[in-house]
Amino acid sequence: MRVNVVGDPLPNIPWEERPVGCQDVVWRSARNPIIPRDATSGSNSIFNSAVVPYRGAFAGVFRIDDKCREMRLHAGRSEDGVHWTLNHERIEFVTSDPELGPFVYGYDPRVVWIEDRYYVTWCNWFHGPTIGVATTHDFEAFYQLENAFLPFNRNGVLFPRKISGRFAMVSRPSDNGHTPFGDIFYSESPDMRYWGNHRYVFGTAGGWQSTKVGAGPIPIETSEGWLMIYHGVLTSCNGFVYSAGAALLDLDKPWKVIARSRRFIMAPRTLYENVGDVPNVVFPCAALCDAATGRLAIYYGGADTVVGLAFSMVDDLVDYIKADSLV
Ligand code: BMA
Repeated sequence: MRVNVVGDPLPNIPWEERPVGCQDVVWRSARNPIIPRDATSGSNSIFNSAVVPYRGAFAGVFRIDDKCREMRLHAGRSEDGVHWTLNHERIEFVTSDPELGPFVYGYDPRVVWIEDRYYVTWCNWFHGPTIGVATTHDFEAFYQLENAFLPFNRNGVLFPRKISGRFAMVSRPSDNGHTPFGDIFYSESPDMRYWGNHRYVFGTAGGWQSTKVGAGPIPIETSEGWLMIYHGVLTSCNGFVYSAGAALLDLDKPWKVIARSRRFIMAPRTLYENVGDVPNVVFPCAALCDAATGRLAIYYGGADTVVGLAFSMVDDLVDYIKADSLV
């Protein structure tokens, strides 16, 4: 490996070799979509979801839009990261402060282990969309903390360790609708309650990322900087098109961009990405990385309908970003 990854060896993450003849930096699982829209009896669609290693296997928080088209979060477990058992009941967040509730909607979760517990962030209704935060140890009880920010905000993604002694998060200030703009900002907190030291990371650029950008999976710490996969949106004559790109951020000052892909790493092009409740969407929310090999398993939503799995190698992704960087 040319690039060193900081993290645990995870030899059991899902993995498929790059298909013979494939030139792409990211390739899709032959088993896609790994979670169909009707994997639970109550679901209209299951997509933009987050998974983590858990007790030698895997656990996650899944976006399930139900048959009333309400946006809910459900916990799930898997032995192999491909076949999932999803709870039919939604997560009921525990909070001692009634003013944090009621739960109205939750979507686009991310999950990360920091120090001694798992943290979940998601787009949470609080008089509009903002960043909800909760903790869990067992993916059974989830304890809700203060929302990180005021509305309107989405795509709150925590870093997997403290930076300069503080929790760190990127987020994307937005509006109350489908947000025709959006840049990525960085914030820090001493206690996961009060957030400040806000810094600008990056905004839109050309083509596939010309309307808005937002962080995707939890950033991966490497010897080349934080590897951050993100989504970028283009406005076509037929609506938004969601693709994915990647950037390298400074390890100590993550608002400083070392390199950023001019080309997408993945754009909607299969039937389950081009056709669904919202066509032309790939929306990554999680990535498992085997630090020993640099293998990456990326979980993403397809067309706001199903969960897909894709693969890459950290070395290849870093080379790809640096070979044609915007900065
Ligand atoms: C965004 C979010 C995502 C969704 C995307 C495409 O604003 O709502 O959950 O995947 O739009 O519809």
